[in-house]
Amino acid sequence: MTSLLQDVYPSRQSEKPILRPRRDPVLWPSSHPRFSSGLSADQLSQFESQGFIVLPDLLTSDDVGSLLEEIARLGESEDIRGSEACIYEPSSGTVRSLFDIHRLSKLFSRLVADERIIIPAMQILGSEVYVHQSRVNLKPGFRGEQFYWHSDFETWHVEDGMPRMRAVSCSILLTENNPFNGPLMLIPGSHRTFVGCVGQTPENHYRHSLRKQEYGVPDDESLTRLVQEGGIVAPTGRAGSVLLFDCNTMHGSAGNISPWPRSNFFCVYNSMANMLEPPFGGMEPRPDFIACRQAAAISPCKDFARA
Ligand code: 6CS
Ligand code: FE
Repeated sequence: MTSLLQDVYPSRQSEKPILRPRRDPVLWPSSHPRFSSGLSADQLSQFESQGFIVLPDLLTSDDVGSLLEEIARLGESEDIRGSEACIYEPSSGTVRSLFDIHRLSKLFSRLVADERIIIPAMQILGSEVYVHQSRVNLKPGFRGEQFYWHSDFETWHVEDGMPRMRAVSCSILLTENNPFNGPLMLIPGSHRTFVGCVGQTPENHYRHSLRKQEYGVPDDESLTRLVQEGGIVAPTGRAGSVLLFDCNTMHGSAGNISPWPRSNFFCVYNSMANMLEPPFGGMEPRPDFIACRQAAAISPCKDFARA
């Protein structure tokens, strides 16, 4: 079943890549007091022009310590290690990602409601929000493999039916991200161009793409053009820092051949006004652990670790 909505961001439908201008605002301004606080005017303007913003040292080292302990506790569960939500690295078999962690853990369910991160998301999206997807990407020392360049929105539009660009990713650094352990790289300004990719989406694509994405990735020429316009930035920072990036900002990260893990938690906030439709690629919807289809607006809470 495909969406009845007009597909304004077609992808994986033609033999040649097609670059189109973004058809949605980056910021969704609202006069409602609930959606008009969090980031300063300068921070909002940087997010709008670059497609991302770094909030250094937003969480404390105690906050991060409690999150890492929780991840270690979850990792001891055979049920979790054997579930589809636990993704393993293709070559080493170490854990690559754990999805749906905000529904596996009370602590993470409180984290995604913590006002320090959800309020800026509500301000950017100008609405109530819910969690489309959460995950921890562990990227362990020596064994953490790459995440090739991609736009999250391209996948969420084609494979999950996300209609418009009204979602924001919040990445919380759980370990230091330094130049040597595979920090996230982003192309500033790339969020303003939608790269329609080539190729036909394979059946149950997520079973492969979450380990190594090969479809829905931009071609060399389109990437080169985006980099010529915007360059590449690899924000580094201490554990507890937060990176907010637009759903369409082109990003990726190299493999980690350093001894230091580069573990980040990701929470994707989608606007309640942008609920998932049937996938625009016409395939079956992806499972709920990757793309939540029972959306309920989240109310912000105070300090997650002490709630
Ligand atoms: O397919 C997805 O939803 C996941 N894939 C990548 C490479 N980034 C976003 C998300 O984790
Ligand atoms: Fe991504």
